[in-house]
Amino acid sequence: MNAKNTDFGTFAQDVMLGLNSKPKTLPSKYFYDAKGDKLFQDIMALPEYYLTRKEYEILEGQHKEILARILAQQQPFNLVELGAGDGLKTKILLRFLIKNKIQFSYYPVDFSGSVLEELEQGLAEELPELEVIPIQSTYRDSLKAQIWENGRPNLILFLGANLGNFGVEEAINIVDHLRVGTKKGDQVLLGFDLKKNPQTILDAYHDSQGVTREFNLNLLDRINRELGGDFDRESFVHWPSYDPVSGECRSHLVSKKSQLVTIDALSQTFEFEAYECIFTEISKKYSFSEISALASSGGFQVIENFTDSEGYFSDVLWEKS
Ligand code: AVI
Repeated sequence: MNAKNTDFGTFAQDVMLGLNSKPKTLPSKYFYDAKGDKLFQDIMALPEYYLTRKEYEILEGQHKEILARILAQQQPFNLVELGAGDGLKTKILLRFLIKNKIQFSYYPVDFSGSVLEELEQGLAEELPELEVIPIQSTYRDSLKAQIWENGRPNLILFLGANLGNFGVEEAINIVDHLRVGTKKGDQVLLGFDLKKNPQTILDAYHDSQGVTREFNLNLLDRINRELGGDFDRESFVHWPSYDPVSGECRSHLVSKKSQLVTIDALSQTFEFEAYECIFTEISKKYSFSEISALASSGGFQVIENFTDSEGYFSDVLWEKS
């Protein structure tokens, strides 16, 4: 994930809307300011947070098989990455393609201009032969605009379990944007965190060092910093819960007492009852049948599930029928 250049008005509006909702909510996209980005880097290195390591293992061990189908077309193609971030995992694919002198162009899409600049600079140093065309945009807008479309086959990467941070309806909507943004024969590689022992999942969002707690509380700090809020972070508890039926891991901030919180930029005071919750994030875990249903909803066929040795995570290759 990566820092979003948040528009002050949009942030204020979303906070206003979320804290006036019942139950109260705050959108998880606001986790990612400079401090949140750093905390997320720390999360990825936590022993309990298996997701990043598992996906790395898949790409490291199976990148040839993942790329075999697009390479079998024996023509130049476009590699598009939605939510490129630091490109750490993607570099496994990029290095392999460059080493094997494959003709392709890389289109990293990210909302943050600074993230794209850093990525472009890093790639220019490490892989100077690589053609990089950065796109500063949201997932959905980039799929509407499809500036990469030039008749070549496209392989679209949507890695890192990012789709899991959307609720069911929204995930279907994003897959629908993928449908509109691709042509027959185009491929999509999506990262899904799989349903597994509920305790393993819960531990990943309730780590023993309290980094995920800090990440969640940073939302309140950010409101204090940017919107003149007076949240007392110590009076909120970080509380993730996992429902093995829906596969939804949901994070909350629970108010330990009845309290008032004023946000200057909104000219509003919000009332919290004791133990009232703010819902902050969904991280959905999928079964293979749910993944297949999602693929079908967008007119995609599942080509192969590339899974790590423990069956924790899967990068799933879809093709547009
Ligand atoms: C970015 N995203 C896939 C992470 C996840 O696992 O849902 C964000 C995260 N939230 C808490 N820990 C990590």
